[in-house]
Amino acid sequence: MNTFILASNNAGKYREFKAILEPLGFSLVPQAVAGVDFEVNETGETFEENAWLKASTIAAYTHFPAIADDSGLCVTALGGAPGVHSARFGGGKDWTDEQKYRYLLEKLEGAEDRSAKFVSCICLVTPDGRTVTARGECPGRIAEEPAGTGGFGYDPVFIPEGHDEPFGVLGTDVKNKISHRARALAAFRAELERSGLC
Ligand code: ITT
Repeated sequence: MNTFILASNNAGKYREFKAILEPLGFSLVPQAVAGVDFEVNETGETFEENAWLKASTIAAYTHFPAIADDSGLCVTALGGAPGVHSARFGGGKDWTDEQKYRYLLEKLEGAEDRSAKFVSCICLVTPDGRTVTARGECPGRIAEEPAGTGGFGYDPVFIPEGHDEPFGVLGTDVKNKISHRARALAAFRAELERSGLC
């Protein structure tokens, strides 16, 4: 089982999944290419629940193994928000990434504690309902100002631990080694081997 449908409409996630999984011998088909013309309702309260909802819905619809990533940014001074609501932070899904990260910067004006972490939960579901899940986290802090154009989402304002610049400046090669998604995919690969599914 080396081909998965990627249960996502997020082009940034697709690029990162492809860059990390293809060299390992996996191929990915975006859900839109597989004929999925709807969005799965993310009604779960945790990253794990939402990743399973997306993967299981797409596996049932396409009859292919589907892999999903539910992810988000958890900011300490905001009590862990936006968390599972990161894609809908502020004005919702109609807002651009820039509007969302500028809203976050406004909310953190004057905050002393700017610590935060990115979380990614990955879930593979087969058409007969078997699942493999993994989680990865990337600790860091929120910058005072946005910088860079790399990546997507909150990357221009997230400075990973051990660095002085945000993912937006550090670029894809660095991000794909240390990000929440890279860590979740490394754990996922180990789980997949243990599961005997691959
Ligand atoms: P799919 O559900 O179709 O995969 P989505 O963008 O709605 O796409 P999520 O529900 O998992 O995905 O929301 C994750 C949001 O968290 C995403 O839209 C970004 O705003 C943010 N995010 C997640 N990973 C990120 C990363 O690596 N860099 C920057 N922002 C990220």
